[in-house]
Amino acid sequence: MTAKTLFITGASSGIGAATARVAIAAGWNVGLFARSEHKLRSLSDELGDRAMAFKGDVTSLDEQNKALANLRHTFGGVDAAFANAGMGLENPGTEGGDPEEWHEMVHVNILGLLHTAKAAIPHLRQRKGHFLMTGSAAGRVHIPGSVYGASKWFVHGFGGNLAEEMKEWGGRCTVIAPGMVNTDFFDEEKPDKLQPEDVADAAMFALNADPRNAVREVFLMPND
Ligand code: NJP
Repeated sequence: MTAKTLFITGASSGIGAATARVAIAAGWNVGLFARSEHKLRSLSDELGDRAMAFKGDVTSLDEQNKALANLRHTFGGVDAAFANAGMGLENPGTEGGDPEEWHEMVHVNILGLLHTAKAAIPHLRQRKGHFLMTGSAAGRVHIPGSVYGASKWFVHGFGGNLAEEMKEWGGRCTVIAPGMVNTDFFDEEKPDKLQPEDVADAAMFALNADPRNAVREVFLMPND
């Protein structure tokens, strides 16, 4: 059987890099998209010929269109896309928040996700493919004043709507919603929390489900 191909944004570290490793081990081809060229190169060297690195910013629709076209040209098609790139805020809350930071975060967490979907759907439609996005435990509960959490509420709302749209042609859409994960998202190590591999496994669970089974959300929490 021909290997399937997965496009991952935010692939230079954390959840995205872990998903790339797990997907390669499961026989997929992967397209790695992020801004840090050095980290992407080192990961694609580690993963071998079935990985391609694309330096780009999720706020650019054009850069994602080009990466996806390149991926399809090399591997023959794109079966799945994981919109995982995202950022948090240094200044929490609304009263204490920094509008400049909100501006950047909304561009990455909301518009970046929309651009990934806009760029990927035409490819996925050809293969009755699968779109995944990284939501959050913070997108399922109310956290006092959290603007980051609200950006993840958008992910969950949009994920359900996109699932309904993709269903019209047999596509599937999944929101992966983790609690705290031990990644570069935080300045200090979180050994007792979820590890990025746990979240990668959740993504693979949704991708590997029988086509009759649209896994709409996987919600995972650290058990500490
Ligand atoms: O963090 P990290 P995670 N254009 O910092 C990329 C969500 N989440 O794996 O561009 C393109 O290791 C950045 O790459 P680079 C979180 O909201 C986390 O934890 O090279 N890429 C890097 O690869 C996010 O949506 C937790 O700097 C951009 C990646 O994003 C997702 O998980 C809990 C970019 C961030 O990797 C992955 O974060 C939760 C841009 N403009 C949800 N800006 C948690 N860690 O606890 C950033 O519920 N990236």
